[in-house]
Amino acid sequence: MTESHAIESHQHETRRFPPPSDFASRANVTPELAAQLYAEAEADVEAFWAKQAATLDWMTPWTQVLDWNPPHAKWFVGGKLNIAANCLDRHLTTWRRTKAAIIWEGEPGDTRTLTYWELHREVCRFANVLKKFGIRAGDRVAIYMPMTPEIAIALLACARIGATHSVVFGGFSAEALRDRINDAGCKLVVTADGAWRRGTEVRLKPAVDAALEQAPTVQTCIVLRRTGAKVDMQPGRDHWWHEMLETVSDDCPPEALDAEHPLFILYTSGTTGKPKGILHTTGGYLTQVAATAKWVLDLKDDDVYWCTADVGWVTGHSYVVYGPLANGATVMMYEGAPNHPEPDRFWRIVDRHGVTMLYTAPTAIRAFIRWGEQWVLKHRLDSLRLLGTVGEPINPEAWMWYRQVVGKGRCPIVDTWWQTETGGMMIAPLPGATTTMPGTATRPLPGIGVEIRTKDGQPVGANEGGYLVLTRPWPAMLRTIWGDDDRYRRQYWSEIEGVYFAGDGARRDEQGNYWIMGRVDDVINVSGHRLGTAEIESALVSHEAVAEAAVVGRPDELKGSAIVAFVTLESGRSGDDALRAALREHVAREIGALAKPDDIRFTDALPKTRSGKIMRRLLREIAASGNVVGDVTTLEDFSVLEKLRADEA
Ligand code: 6R9
Repeated sequence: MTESHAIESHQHETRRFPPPSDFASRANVTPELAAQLYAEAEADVEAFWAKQAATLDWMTPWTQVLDWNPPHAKWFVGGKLNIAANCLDRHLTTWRRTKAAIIWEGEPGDTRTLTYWELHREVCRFANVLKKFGIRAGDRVAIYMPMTPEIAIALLACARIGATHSVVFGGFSAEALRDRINDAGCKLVVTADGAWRRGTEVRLKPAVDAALEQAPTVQTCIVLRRTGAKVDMQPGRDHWWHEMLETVSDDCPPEALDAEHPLFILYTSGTTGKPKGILHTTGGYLTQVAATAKWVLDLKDDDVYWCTADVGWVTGHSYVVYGPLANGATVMMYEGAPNHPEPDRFWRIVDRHGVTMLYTAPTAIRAFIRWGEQWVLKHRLDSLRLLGTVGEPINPEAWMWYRQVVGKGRCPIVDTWWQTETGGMMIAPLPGATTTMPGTATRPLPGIGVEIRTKDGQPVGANEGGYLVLTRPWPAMLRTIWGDDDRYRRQYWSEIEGVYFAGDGARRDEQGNYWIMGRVDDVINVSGHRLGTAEIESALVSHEAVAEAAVVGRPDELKGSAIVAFVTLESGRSGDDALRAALREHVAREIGALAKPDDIRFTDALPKTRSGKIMRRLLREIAASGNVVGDVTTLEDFSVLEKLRADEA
């Protein structure tokens, strides 16, 4: 691999955790089945995916498994199915009709449980409401809602009639909502008066009102009453959810939709430019999310499965709604903040509802560590049997903490690598079969082709860093960027010839485990050494005083880039020069002198996206010039930025 393209890895990890034998023997994927799945996928990958697709209910069988016309794929060509029927109707002919589909807890502590029967009925009724307002297959519907059961109902109602949903996270501004509505040309918006977050009301309807002033395609707005706040209802355009439900029947046969029918658009921000509308379709998407939920999350009928992601993110689409419900699982949903009224809210929920699986993000785990383990230890948590993470590289020390303090050393951890664009999990352990190590998502799932390449497309050797690419089409892959197929080709299929460019740096070890080093734009070039920020951050986080760290490069005449680390400390610790020196030494010991931060800045909080990813781009700008000029619409808490700027001045 050429010098300029190498990303060097300095992480050494030797802790290994084979699956506990009692877990392995009862897992959906036992070691024997895992070997068989991998062998089948290697022998004939199309036949392998066809076998997974065949576990769904199809209204018309497909005639061709894959039509691959790079970079465009069609899966299960000619087949027809309905996703809502697969997530709901087919369970009604079994004992699951009375099983809890959703157990929901609001932030104020109110709860609701919907059985599969009840959820099906609500979905049919809401689908009829959509039809009443003229929504037909192919029309786009924007969903801007709190985490209540109705957001799942809205998604499934769209899927039932073939309307393409575009969920916009409820924390986004009116402008962000307006741009997304206009880009997709939505005809209808589903929203709520507001939501509860940290004990206060986040108002949603006023943002919709502002957005709709400049959204000419929207004819109708349906408003769920959640907080009871007073809202302005525009006559003719705005209607209450509960009033509309009274006007329709609960009979709504599912549409037979083409396997390639557009199921949803979900906007994801690039580092530059306007957000990309990632388009996902029907048959391949459900095939992969249903299969991976079964294999990796090990969903069983007696589980209470909790993925803490908001439905506004892809994780919420694939692993709160579609994947688990296709498996007939019981899904836990929670409306509010993890630290309301106190930092043990998640653990209260686990004990209160007997949650068996927790799937959350590294950013949440680092927050729990910062709040202190006493909040976790107050609760039993003995119902838990499996833990998962997604969204960012997990620092090995955070992984160990999750395993010991939350999982009591008993629960396997599945670190799952995937993207909005991949639709479903791509690299992840099979918890009954794969030996895990802190910090690696382990191996590609059966049927998934992953390689590490140089920028010129050359393969690299074991433990050499490079660019993570996907070498063959997969069923849940994005089909295009809505309205901009050129950008789809450029962004994903032109960076490295012939393969999908994921935008992540990674290395593969001798055992075939993949270690994600972060986004490639998060790579720092120090004196000709390209270092992944994730490793330096993990080294910092492994120091007992550090809660969270974000590392960026600052242009430096001598070295190319200097390493600047923004660090938040464990509660009760204060940052001073002695600690700075200690942290620099610590990084030198963990990684090497080369990775020693030139500058360490202590801060109360790091700027994060609303989905919890650290916005290193902003920190880069602050490190370089003390100011931020780029787009900040995805920033969660603007005051963090103000503070960082003030510290700089
Ligand atoms: C599902 C989701 C995708 C980016 C991805 C990568 C990072 C996600 C990860 C991970 C290391 C993991 N990422 N999971 N990095 N280990 N287990 O998060 O989708 O919001 O589109 O983000 O997140 O950088 O490229 P999305």
